[in-house]
Amino acid sequence: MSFFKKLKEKFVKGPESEEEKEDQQVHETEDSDEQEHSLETDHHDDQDVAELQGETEIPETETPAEDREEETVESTEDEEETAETAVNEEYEQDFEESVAEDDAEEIQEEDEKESIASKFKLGLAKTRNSFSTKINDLVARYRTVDEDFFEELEEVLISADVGVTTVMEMIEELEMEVKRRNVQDPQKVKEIISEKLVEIYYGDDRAEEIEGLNENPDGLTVYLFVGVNGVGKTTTIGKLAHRLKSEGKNVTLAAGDTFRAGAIEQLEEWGKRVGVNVTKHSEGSDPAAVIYDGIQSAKSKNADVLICDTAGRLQNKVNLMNELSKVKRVIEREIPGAPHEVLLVLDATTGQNAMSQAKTFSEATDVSGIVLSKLDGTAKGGIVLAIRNELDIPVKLVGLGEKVTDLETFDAHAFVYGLFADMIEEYEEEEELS
Ligand SMILES: Nc1nc2c(ncn2[C@@H]2O[C@H](COP(=O)(O)OP(=O)(O)O)[C@@H](O)[C@H]2O)c(=O)[nH]1
Ligand SMILES: [Mg+2]
Repeated sequence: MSFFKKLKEKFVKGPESEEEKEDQQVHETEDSDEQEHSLETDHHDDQDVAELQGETEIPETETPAEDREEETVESTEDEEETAETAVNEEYEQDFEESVAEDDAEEIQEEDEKESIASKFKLGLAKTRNSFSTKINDLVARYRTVDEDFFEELEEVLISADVGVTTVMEMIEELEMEVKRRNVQDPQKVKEIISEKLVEIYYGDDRAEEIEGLNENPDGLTVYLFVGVNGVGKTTTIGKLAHRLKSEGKNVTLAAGDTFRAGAIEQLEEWGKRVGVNVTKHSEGSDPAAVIYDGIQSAKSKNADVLICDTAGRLQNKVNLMNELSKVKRVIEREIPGAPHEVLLVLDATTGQNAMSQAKTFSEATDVSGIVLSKLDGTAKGGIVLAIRNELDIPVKLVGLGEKVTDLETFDAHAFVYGLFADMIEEYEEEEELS
């Protein structure tokens, strides 16, 4: 079966009624408004990048997170409420319509299918626009697939932050595949590119082995979040808490970033919003002590999951290492086998900087997975492949926006669907014509 067709079957809902189509259009308009809204906050990125390089420390009173919150806290809440009401209404409608349990299950499956697809599609809009424009332009300029074509393709991939080593591997495999299938038409190469991107992402691992979060089968699951300031740790913790809670889990948080001004309050705010308990000490106190208390509180409340926030001071690697290993020691001692994930949050908009942070943090602690935040804010989403391939750490979660629901489990197929959505739709039309 053609790979585009496979992706379509996996992610695109079956034939829709006119009513549903209209519905979807309304949602898409709302969504694009939100996107513009989040673009407005892009100017903070420069500041973030400076900090990430470890050269400057942002004055504590003017952290990007706080800034942004002051500007947009009300509108964000409004948007969320509207979005949530819309989602609820949709579900309620679905339930009314379903008669048998089987139907309900099927509807839910279809909804999930569509929601993953549309989230990746929306979150990767910037990357897709830039990437597919370049690919389409390239394909239009060549009559045959030759060496020059591959050379230009190489540049396109590198410009999407795919990473030189990965691009080289990719081009080599593409050349072989094109020869093997005797492909002459550049148009046909698009599909092979999408297929190879998925293959390269997984490498020798199976999807089940590297996707999804590890859990404690009997007892408290502990997730430790690490990463430099401003990458999105606290936001991701809030989103993840929301998701786990809506799966019926009893979630609790520990405010281990005692260093940055306002960090404790920010996590508390998320706790209130999501409706989960937060363990905190005062600013400047020992993070390991907060996390110790968090574990005791989680145990006493019979919680299923404890998520720990930490400060990301990169200025001094020895300090960072000491702090993280102390925190980890406490967790390991209290819960055998924990932490079940050490998640390094990286900001996708910082490109190669994210790669160097990943190297530093891997040296300081055993990172088990990456959370790539702000994928919606970059046109260079190829960084996912570079991270996975060049660091050999799986991307577990991706942040696709600032709303509480904008967190997805990374799925290489959905990612590639998000990148090629327009082409997959085009392909469908061509197929129908012939
Ligand atoms: N567009 C977008 N913004 C995000 C995402 N994740 C986090 N942010 C924003 O990044 C900024 C810093 O996040 P924060 O959680 O405070 O970072 P921390 O210092 O690592 O805890 C905030 O303004 C967040 O709203 C995302 O996936 N997409
Ligand atoms: Mg934080």
